[in-house]
Amino acid sequence: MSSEYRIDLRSDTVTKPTPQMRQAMASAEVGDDVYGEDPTVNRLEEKAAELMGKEAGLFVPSGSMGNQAAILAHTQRGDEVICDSEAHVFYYELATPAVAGGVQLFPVPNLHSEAGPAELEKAVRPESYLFPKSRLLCLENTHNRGGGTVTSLELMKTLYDKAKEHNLAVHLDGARIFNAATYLGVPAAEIARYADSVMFCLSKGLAAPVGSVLTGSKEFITKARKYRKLLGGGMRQAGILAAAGLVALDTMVERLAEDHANARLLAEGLAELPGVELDLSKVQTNIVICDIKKTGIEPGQFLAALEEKGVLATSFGAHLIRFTTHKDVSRNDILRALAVCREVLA
Ligand code: TLP
Repeated sequence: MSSEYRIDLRSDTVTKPTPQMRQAMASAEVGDDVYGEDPTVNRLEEKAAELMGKEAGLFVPSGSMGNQAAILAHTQRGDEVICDSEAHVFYYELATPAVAGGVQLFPVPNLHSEAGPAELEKAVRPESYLFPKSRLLCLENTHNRGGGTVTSLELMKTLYDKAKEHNLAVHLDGARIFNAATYLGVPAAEIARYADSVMFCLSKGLAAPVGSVLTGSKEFITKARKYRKLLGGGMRQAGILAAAGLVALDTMVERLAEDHANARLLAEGLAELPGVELDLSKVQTNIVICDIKKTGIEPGQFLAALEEKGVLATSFGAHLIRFTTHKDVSRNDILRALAVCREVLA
């Protein structure tokens, strides 16, 4: 193996487009999407909506923009949005609801667990001149900081029904909804039915270079389209990107099971290393989070030592390290990465 060869497990966002994607991009039919005239974007939006069982779709440059356009479209200034305290919308999206919408997030612990419905119930504000208006529930499936864990259909339904009891809209950050659907063995629409709007990413496990799609009712997408423009996401001949997204949906969903098997192989190997702690029951999709505190090695040092030997992973706070599998790492790469982890910890 050349010393240049890197096994990049930092994220599934690092995937390179396939030759079929590049071909589709080169020959994509395009138009000005801000005028609604890009036929390839329109095709992608229709297809995405159909896959999620929704009326309409909106192509956006990133998952973050999809989530934030959704939050802005669901809320008004002074509203509150309930989400998990480890949710991407809260943890990694730069307080956009506050910055762009005058909207406050109310993060609650363990929203995607059995305790979730009770946490949601506690978080909903009573009608009062003292309180912000609880307007929206944001869910995340798979849950990234939870370890790529999948929220069951039963729990999705319970959370959705409870939100509706309180007249909340429900948005699903389904950045990795196809990983969740693969794990559950159901079409993605079965998960999406427990949300009014769903954002999913083309540029993670599905390997498209750029892009996500927000889906929902026609009325909601009309509103969200305006917020996409406000956030700077009105793209022009974006069919070049959408073309890769269409290929991603056609060719990359079925193979996600391979990434899940590789994550399991990696997790089982890591769990055997001295001082490495991880909960194998949480390794359900393509993400593996382990705690290296008991190895006595600092995370920064651990990551640097791995990198030196051609393996990249990422720090996930405290002593946590995240490894993410994807189409550009093979089973052999995983075995090699495990051997490197073993060497570094020896
Ligand atoms: N997540 C990235 C980082 O931002 C952490 C990653 O490497 O996993 N929702 C979820 C659940 C996500 O994991 C991400 C990206 C997003 C939204 C945002 O997508 P982008 O990066 O396209 O804005």
